Amino acid sequence: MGKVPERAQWSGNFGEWFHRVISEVPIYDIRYPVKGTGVWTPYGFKIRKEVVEVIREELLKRGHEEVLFPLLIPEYMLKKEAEHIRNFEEQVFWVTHGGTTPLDVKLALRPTSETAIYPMFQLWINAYSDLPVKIFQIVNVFRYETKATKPMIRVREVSTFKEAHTAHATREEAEEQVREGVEIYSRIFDSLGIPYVKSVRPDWDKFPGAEYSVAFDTVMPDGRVLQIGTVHFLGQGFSKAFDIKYMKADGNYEYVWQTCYGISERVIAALISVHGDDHGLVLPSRVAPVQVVVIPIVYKGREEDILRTCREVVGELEKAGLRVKLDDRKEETPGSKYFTWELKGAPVRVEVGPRDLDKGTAVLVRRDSLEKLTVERARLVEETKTLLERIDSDIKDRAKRWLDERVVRKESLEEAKKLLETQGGIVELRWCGNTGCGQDLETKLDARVLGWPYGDACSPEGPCVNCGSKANMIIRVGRSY
Ligand code: A5A
Ligand code: ZN
Repeated sequence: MGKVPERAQWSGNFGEWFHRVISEVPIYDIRYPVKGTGVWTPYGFKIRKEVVEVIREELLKRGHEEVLFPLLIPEYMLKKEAEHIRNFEEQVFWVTHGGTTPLDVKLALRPTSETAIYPMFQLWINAYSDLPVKIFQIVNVFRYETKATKPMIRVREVSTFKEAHTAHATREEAEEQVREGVEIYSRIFDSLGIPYVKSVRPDWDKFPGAEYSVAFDTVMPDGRVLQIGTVHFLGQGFSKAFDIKYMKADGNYEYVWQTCYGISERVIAALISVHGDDHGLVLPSRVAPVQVVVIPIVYKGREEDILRTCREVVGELEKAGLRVKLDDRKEETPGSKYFTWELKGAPVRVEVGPRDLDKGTAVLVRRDSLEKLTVERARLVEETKTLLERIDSDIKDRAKRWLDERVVRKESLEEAKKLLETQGGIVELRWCGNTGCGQDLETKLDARVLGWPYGDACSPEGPCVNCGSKANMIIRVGRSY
């Protein structure tokens, strides 16, 4: 299908670009006067809704059922699993009063819902036949983040938190569920065209209460790493703390084995960032609120004919199941409409002008490369659908290629540091596996150990790049959000 076209343009400072795009499209208004919160605008909400739908579909397809738990968690429940609360304690928002009356039991705003959900698992699960349980909810959670907050990326009210929670009879089944969770997330990111690497986080950075955590990381245009989703193997830590057990065939009881996995609006921040360019958003068609915008190129004396044709075009495209918008605003020039819809990231623009009427054609412009294509009016629907598919696959390939170039193997700390300081991204290094050495390496590189490759652990030849003892594995390192 030829080579993948480049971004129309990319320049300047990523942070400024991101702020400009989310506020000018607009997607997300950060002027709400509570730190770490934001407002989804109508257009932003539509993108969010499509992304949520992708997530929901993939989970439902794999036998997960949707539920809704309360936002408030009593203090004694939140504190049941020691490791969990030790790590979340500093991040919890508390409700302490009802009106002016102090509450007997303080209530936490959920920072995540293990401690809300698992007491109910304890009531629901009694027999082998009650297993497995696979549920999810899409809710807001609150975390009093102390690092600098960033719109959508690090917020204190996570407004789009999808969390799945599962319980199983055996360790093997739960580990199999981790693999399924990873596969589901891969499919979600694939359908959004977001490239990623999967790493098993080091012990010191796993989810509080988990045995191990698998994380999906992507690289943002400024070279910094963003964790866009995590799948955790919880073992029996929570089931023992919450007394969740089932009776086995021999009459003995066994604690269930658990997993959980989460994704947030960070995915939407990644979606915006990995595809966008100097003109604004570039959206994959699956989540674009407007997939095709039709713009009449009106010409004196032929206004009526052109508008009528445009309406016919809209009707045909809608009949084919596409989300279409006719931009027939009279007070705007075609040029200013192009500007608007490029900013908003509509994947395809259709232009119909007087020459098209005469020749029985229409012009298609693809948002990603801004290339123009003249097509026969009679084949417009077919050509548009083909073009949408091509754009989706091209922007996905382009983003993947960009990430691939930013996951680089290095042989020494000096080289790693130089790379992190110039292009950023992810560096792969030989490592001994020792926690002290890993943390020392983080300090020296001013970066985070992201973990080792999930599913393809390799034992490299040679010494650990930091301490010189025998290396046991390859680890990934990056400067992260
Ligand atoms: N219960 C498990 C699933 C959990 O809470 N895991 S987690 O803490 O890793 O969060 C899941 C995902 O939510 C993270 O991978 C990250 O992508 C996102 N996330 C976490 N804190 C966030 C914050 N303050 N703002 C935006 N996204 C956040
Ligand atoms: Zn070492």
